[in-house]
Amino acid sequence: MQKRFINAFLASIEIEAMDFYIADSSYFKMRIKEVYGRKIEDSRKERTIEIFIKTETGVYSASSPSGKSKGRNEAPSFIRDIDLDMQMLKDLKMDFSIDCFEDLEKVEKIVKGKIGANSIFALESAILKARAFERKKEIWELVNEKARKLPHPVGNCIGGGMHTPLFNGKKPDFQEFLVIPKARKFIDSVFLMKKMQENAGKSLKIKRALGRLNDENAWATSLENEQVLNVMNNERDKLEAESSEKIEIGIDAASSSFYTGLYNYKNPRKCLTADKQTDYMQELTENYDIYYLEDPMQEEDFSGFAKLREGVKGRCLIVGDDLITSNVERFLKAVYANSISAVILKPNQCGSLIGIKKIVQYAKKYDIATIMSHRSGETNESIIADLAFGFSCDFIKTGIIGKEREAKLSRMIEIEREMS
Ligand code: 2PG
Ligand code: MG
Repeated sequence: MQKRFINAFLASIEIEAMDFYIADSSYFKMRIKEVYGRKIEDSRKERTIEIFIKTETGVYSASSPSGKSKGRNEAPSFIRDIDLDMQMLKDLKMDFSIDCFEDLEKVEKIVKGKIGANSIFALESAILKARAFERKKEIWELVNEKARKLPHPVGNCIGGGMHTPLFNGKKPDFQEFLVIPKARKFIDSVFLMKKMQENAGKSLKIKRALGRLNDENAWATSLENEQVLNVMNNERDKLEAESSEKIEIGIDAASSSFYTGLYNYKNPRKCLTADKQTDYMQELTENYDIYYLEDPMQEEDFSGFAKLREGVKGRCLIVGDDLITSNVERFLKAVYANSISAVILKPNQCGSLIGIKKIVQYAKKYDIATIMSHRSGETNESIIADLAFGFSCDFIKTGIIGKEREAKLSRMIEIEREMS
């Protein structure tokens, strides 16, 4: 009797934790009559795809961003190229009806192997938009109508690595120097992010080290990695004092981009083994009060990540982006190896919103923080804000300025307004 009770109790916990997606069959279901794509330019002036779907109620569209510092294990963006994906889309037979988020599984079964991850993400986004419109709901409500938590924004202030041009022949090796304000209201955090980037720019200018804006509209600079961390730290301290809000700083090292068997730094020059790299990263978190550290080790080094995670003793989030590539199996491998305490979610890395949902569910179960993220080449699409809110993500990484980045921030502010 007692055993039966315990089993029933455990089963009910499982359902409560996993079943936060709403399916309501009292509404008419949606049929897709036609699908087609067109090429558009992303913020980097590179080609990406916008997809249109036609249903009984109208035409709906969504576009996909594209990455540059891509993980080796990402799903291909297009099956061969955009043209072939566009051709394949026209021939798709969507011979089923769609009601709720889970029905995206039917879509994924049909498109798997026929179109790439960028196209799948744009297609699934267009379907969610259409369904939300027909049900008179917000997109995030299709993910979870009980969602209430706003994420904290993660913004790219100063850049280096693959996203950034040289300034006076130099740039930092780390790809992103990030600010993470934790104001009670999202809109206030956005204001603080903008202020931080403005102040960081002024500080770089005084040092005669201010370059142009890079791919993600972060400042290019000739400063060395640790000199940039000094600027970030000083500006953060000043802004924290001024605003009385908690403001954290972070790095996306994107370390696979300077790993060639050893970690090859250029600014300043040095060459580190994996062991020395973990020591160095840990030292940085301590010396510069770093709260967020993305891809500190190269994308196959699950044990190096784990060593670092143990070393920082919970003081700093160890974030997997290229390590995980939004892939459920790699995420579970990282959980098993204790490699990460936070995970980046980029729907076009895996080409499956169902896959993203699974990672979110496991992340909540294993107490791993979630970060819904933009790509370096972005469009005006804002759906990641709805996804971040619907999935109750802890953070949303979007960049700070530029219309493509601000589209996501504005949508999140709109959601915050609707909820208050
Ligand atoms: C990253 C992203 C976004 P990309 O590494 O986190 O900043 O870059 O889209 O080029 O992979
Ligand atoms: Mg990254």
